[in-house]
Amino acid sequence: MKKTMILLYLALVSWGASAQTDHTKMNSSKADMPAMHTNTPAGMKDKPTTLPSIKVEHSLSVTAIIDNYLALKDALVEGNGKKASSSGKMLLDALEKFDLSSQGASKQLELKDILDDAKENAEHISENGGKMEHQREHFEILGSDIKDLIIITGSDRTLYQIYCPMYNNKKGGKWLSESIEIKNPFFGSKMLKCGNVQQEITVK
Ligand SMILES: [Cu+2]
Repeated sequence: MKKTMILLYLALVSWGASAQTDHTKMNSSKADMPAMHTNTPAGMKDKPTTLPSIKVEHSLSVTAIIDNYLALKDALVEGNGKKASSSGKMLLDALEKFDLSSQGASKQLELKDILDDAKENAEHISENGGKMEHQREHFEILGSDIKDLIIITGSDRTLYQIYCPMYNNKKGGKWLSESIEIKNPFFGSKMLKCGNVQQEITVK
């Protein structure tokens, strides 16, 4: 019992200490926001050396899906809701054309779930050209769908998962990019450089 109390006390003390650290960080980030959130300063093209990496099979089956996802991302970086809407529509078409039967039988059920979710998100994006914040909400979920998809199907190119800690009232949000250069699709020019590269998805 006594031991439990001591452990509990230690846990509380260390929790207090880390909460304190976070608080300090938050204050300083307010004073110097752009710099704090730039992990790849302009001109620095080197990858972080400790970047976690996953390897997927090589596959051309998702080329159109990735192309249109990236076009959608770029439209949101630009802050162009209309362009995002048309990219969303093209992404929806690409998702609908994906040939499930080309994939192994054991993968089809899971793939269907992922594709259905991705289609729903792409559809909302295509239908909400005038509501970019709504498009961005669906785009955030879409990033997970596309990542789940290529882990199963494979990819035709290297992609990077980038994380923005500021998105959604600091709950954070992720997207996929063909480059480690940070161009934030959740904030566009408001916070273009906010984000850090979390993971590399490379082709075997
Ligand atoms: Cu919606």
